Amino acid sequence: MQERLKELQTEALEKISTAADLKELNDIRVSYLGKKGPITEVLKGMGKLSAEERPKMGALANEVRDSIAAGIEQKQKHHEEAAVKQKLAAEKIDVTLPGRPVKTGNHHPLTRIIEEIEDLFIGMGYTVAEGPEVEKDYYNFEALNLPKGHPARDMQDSFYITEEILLRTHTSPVQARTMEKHEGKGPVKIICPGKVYRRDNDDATHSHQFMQIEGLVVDENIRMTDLKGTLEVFAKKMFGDDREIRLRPSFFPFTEPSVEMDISCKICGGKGCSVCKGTGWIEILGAGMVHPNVLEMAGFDSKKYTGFAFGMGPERIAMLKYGVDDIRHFYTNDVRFLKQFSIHE
Ligand code: FA5
Repeated sequence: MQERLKELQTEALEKISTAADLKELNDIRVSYLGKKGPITEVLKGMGKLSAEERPKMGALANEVRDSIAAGIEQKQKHHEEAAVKQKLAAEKIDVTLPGRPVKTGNHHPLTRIIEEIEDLFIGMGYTVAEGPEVEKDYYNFEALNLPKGHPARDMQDSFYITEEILLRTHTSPVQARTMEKHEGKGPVKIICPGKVYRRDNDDATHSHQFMQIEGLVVDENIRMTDLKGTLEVFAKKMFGDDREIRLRPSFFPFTEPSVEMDISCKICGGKGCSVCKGTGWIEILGAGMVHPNVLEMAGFDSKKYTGFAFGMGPERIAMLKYGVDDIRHFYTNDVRFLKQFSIHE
């Protein structure tokens, strides 16, 4: 019996040493240490042994069992470590490889111009206001001294949704809305950037959808010279001291007196080209002193308060600043055009 146990021990340890994987080890465990295994089988014959030999044989059987179990455990550890090493090797990352370049986007040139203009006016104490693009006829026209049937409504061909609702044709309705919110109390000092829509035919300087930035100042003692000074500061900061500016008398029903401001054309240097339609000048904004009727309709006492307002076209400003010869470039989104304004390359 002793010999048989020793034999089984040698046989099992040999098998353990050559076991190729965890499954094979488990099979060895079941076959040698299981209830139906050869060791249990040998031990069944213990009854035939003398009382003296029995505990010795029992101790030997335990020793054999323990050595086989320890052998399996050791080999199992070895296989597990090898498996981890193999996995780590397979998943190894070469941290020295260069990363994939990330393509960075860019602000659209119009966004850049609008942010630049906003910063300039915020620096002069203005706040930024907003209003709806789908607007009531009342705010787009009536509150701006343009009652129904007024001939000057034709100056801004409109997209109507219903008889009372339209796509705003300018950002001036934000003037009326803001003044109304102030309930007759000044000062008001806002700029309002946003999209506007007109039934204009698209050409080099006209688009049916374009941007405007409205400005409005209402307070006691606001004069035409304040407007002129503000526009001059704006034009010099935006275009540089070398560009020429001119104010022309004009007409808007919501301002009196009214002016339009032109800047000398950058494309032709003032000689005349297709962009400036041969005049050497490009109109960039309309402005004037807020009409007393507009102040009164919005709840301001026109004897106490005066104000100025202006409305400019950022596309025209961007064209002049960057020398762009067609407004449609801003809306066709040709990446070759847009890339020229990249600050990353
Ligand atoms: C107005 O829209 C007035 N609301 C501006 C104003 C505000 C005057 C406050 C007085 C007081 P006008 O239609 O001229 O005015 O347009 C203003 C500017 O928008 C123009 O100077 C021009 O720069 C730009 N603009 C007008 N029509 C178009 C168009 N179809 N495409 C691109 N830009 C345009």
